[in-house]
Order: sequence, then C-alpha cells, then structure tokens
Amino acid sequence: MAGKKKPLVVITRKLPDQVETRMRELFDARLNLEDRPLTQPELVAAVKEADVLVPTVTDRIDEALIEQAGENLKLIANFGNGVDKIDVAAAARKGITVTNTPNVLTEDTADMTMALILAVPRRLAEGANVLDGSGKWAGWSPTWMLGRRIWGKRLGIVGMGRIGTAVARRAKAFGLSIHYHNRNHVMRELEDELEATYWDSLDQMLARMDIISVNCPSTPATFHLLSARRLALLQPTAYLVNTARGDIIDEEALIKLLQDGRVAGAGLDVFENEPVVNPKLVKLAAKGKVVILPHMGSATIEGRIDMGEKVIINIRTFIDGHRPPDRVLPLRY
Ligand code: 8YV
Repeated sequence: MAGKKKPLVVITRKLPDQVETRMRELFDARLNLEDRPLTQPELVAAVKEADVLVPTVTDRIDEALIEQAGENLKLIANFGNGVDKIDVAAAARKGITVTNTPNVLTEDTADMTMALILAVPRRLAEGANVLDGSGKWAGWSPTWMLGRRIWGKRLGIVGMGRIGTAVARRAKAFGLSIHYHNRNHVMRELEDELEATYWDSLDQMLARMDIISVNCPSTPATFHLLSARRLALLQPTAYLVNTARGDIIDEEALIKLLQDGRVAGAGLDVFENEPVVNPKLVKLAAKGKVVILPHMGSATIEGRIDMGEKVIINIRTFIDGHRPPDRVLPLRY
C-alpha cells in the first residue's frame, strides 16, 4: 500500500479494539467510537464519500440509499453473515460489490441455538428467575418446575445451511433425531452422518416435530415462511426456536398461538421489528412461555474479532483488484 492512497473506509458501529486498530493501520478508517447507530443523513453522507462502507445488521442499506452513493463507493463489506438489510441487486446495478462474514460465526450461533433448544423445554430462565433473593423457593419438590425431555425428541431444522448443519450436529449429540426442510437435499454423506430425514413438504415436517429450529436466511422468499397457516400446523406440545431473522416467522400469529396454549413455547433471539420487541412477547417471557434474547447468536469476542478480520480480508483483496473471498451475489430466486 506504500504511496498508494489509503481507501476511506466508513465503519458504522464500534468494532472490537484490535479490529479497529488494524483497520486504522491499513485504511483511512472512519470509526464509530460512540457505537451510536448512524442516522439516515449520516449514512447518506457516508455512502457519498466512502470508498468502502462497513455496515452491520442495524443499518438499512436499501436502493434509495445506494442510489445516493458517490462514484468512489465500490464495496459494501458487511460486518455480519446475513445481508437481508442490504439491497444487493441495487448495489450490483451500481457496480458496487457486497461481501459478508460467513463461517466464523457458525459454531457460536449454533451454540446459542442449542442453548435455546435446551432452555425453553427445560424452563431454564423460569427456574433461574425464581432464585431472585425474594425467598420464593421453598426447596426441592417432586412435581415442581417440571419441563419436557429433550433427548429422543424430533428436531425439525428449517434451512440446512452452515448454521443449520452445526445445530444438527449438536442436537444429534443431545439425542435428538434430525429432520430438515431445505430447498434441496444436503450431500448424501452429511445426511448419513446426521442420520437426517429430509422433508420436501415443510407443512408435513411442521406437523410432526417436537422442536422446530429456524436457520434459513431472510430473503423475499422466506418472509413469513412460518406463516399463521403453517404455525397452526405445529403440535400443541411443540417448541419453536429462531436465531435466524425475525421476519421469517409471522410474529403476531406466533404470539396468538402461545397465548392460546396451542404452541408449548418459543426461544427467540431475533424479532420482526428489532430492536423493538413486542410487549406481548415480554409478557409471555415473564410467564416462562418464551425465552427471548437480544440478538446474541454470534455474540462472542472471538467471533466478532473473526468477523472483523474477515471484513479486513475482503477489503484488502478487493482493493488489490482481486475478487474478495466472501462476495455476495444478488439472489436469483
Ligand atoms: C451479526 C448476525 O452479529 O451475522 C449475522 O447475520 O445476525 C449476527 O451474527 C450481525 O448481523 C452483525 O451485523
């Protein structure tokens, strides 16, 4: 890079210190030390002058914003795997490349998914909340705080990609039988390794599973994939876990089923209108029907540093005139 003008890289949120330090060394890095999400005018100003934009899931990079981009903006290097907040097709039309940070958060997100698969049926949060120092707990009882058994139950995974597969491996170790719905079968070897059953019909899978885990990307095709009609297929003893994106599920319809006792419980790390969490969900959490988390799926320091390093590699390879390793192409479906 000696002598070469460093690219102006605008980072929209605070990243781990070591990532920011490295970015400062390599780029003309414009950091967000306060970690306050940029306002729309600030985002517009950023796309007007940046060579590279580094957004996160809290930034909506839609067509209207991309249309205002200056001629310098040639790369949107997303700090995150999911690019549902970026109009990749509009960026492509404007000759702007988009990258993401896959793989480095797969295991962490799968761990959190498994944590929710265990936490809801086994009433983990409820039990923990009893010991709040108020003396509510009268001691052990044979029939108190009984949850539902996990091992031996059927887990249905919606979306058997990297994270879905990592969830399946964990769930198999916990004695769950693995079922999945996906656009296509996974590789035969993987299906054999997981002893996984493929369901071509999502409806039929939903109607027969004890636990459902949503692990597909949020795209126009998966918006409300778990619609009111489909959610109504779930057994009243079934649990639903979502660590993917909130808009894959019709949240209002799910809330109604939970309130009516037609679904046993849910573990949610993502919501339709983040960061707004529907107050009805908060009420259901107080009753122990749901466990809700503030989008923590990949929230490990190791994972976030790895994500930052992937962003740096994507920028460097792009700036050096090569195809970045994690380029995202516009959806074809
Ligand atoms: C990220 C996520 O932390 O990667 C994703 O898609 O949802 C999270 O792991 C978040 O997107 C950061 O932008």
